[in-house]
Amino acid sequence: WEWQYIDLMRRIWSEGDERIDRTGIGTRSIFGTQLRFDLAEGRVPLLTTKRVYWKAAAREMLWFLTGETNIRSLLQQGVTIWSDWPLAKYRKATGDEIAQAEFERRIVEDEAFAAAWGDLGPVYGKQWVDWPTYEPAGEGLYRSGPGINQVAQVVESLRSNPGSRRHIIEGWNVAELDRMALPPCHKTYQFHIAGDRLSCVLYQRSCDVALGLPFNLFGAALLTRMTAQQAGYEPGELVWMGGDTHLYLNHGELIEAQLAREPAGEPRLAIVRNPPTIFDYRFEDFEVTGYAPQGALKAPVAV
Ligand code: THF
Repeated sequence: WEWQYIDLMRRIWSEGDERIDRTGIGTRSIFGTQLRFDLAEGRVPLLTTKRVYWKAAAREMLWFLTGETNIRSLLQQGVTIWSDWPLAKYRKATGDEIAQAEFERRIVEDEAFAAAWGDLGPVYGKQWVDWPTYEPAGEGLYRSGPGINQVAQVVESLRSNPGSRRHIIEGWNVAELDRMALPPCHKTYQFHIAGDRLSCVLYQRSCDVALGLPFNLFGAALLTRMTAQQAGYEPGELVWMGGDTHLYLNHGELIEAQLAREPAGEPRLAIVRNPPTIFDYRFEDFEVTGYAPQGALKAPVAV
């Protein structure tokens, strides 16, 4: 399958429309893309043409499922992939050019500092498990109602109504986008059952192919595997669909190096425990075997 990723990368780099993006770095971009992976027999979309820190992607996915939106618990686990956005906000607001490591240390050690500066707003986790509702309270007034746990509802609907076309987890809460540090990129997950297999379509509106996509694919595969286990099905396919699918212009070295490599090996993902609910998975429940990637390829993330 990995050739699909490599071919996508090559096509964007050679044919993509070059433009200046929101971050000011510039991208080459194509619009409307698709990748498909078979998840049967433990297969997992984990790149072998560079080292992917799947452990960080797994911890990120578990963090979404907790409903948390503060980077503190990620940092407590050594995951730094979300630090750049709160850090940029802090530097801009205070004029303090604090180093990233120092900022991260303060978030971990100082709870009040974390509360003030570590929160990303109502991003993925919040919308997934506590989507806000409101109910009429007379005279054109509204009060907030109970939050909706979309993840729990999808697991339930997969069990009770497998043929439904509404097994959806949605991150794009239009009313709250302006309070998010970053509007969701992997915004819609839809599940589907055919026979004894559960498949997932992920729609990603904006995709950083070199840095983000390897994480997003592993995370989506993990979510699909957990969902299948909880609903009582075998894993089927992961279908990934991209809107603006791009490569940053400052990722050229990584891209040229990766395009010169060939996929080798078939890593597997096992889930070694069947917890009572989808919210009870722990990092130790996941085992990746047969992962012997080619060397890491580093590039700066666009903020
Ligand atoms: N913004 C941009 N520009 N790209 C993204 O991939 C992205 N995300 C999340 C939110 N905004 C984004 C953040 N996820 C890395 C990986 C995932 C991220 C952010 C950064 C990253 O730097 N990966 C490096 C180092 C990994 C590590 O040290 O743990 C890598 O080599 O893979 C996409 O969801």
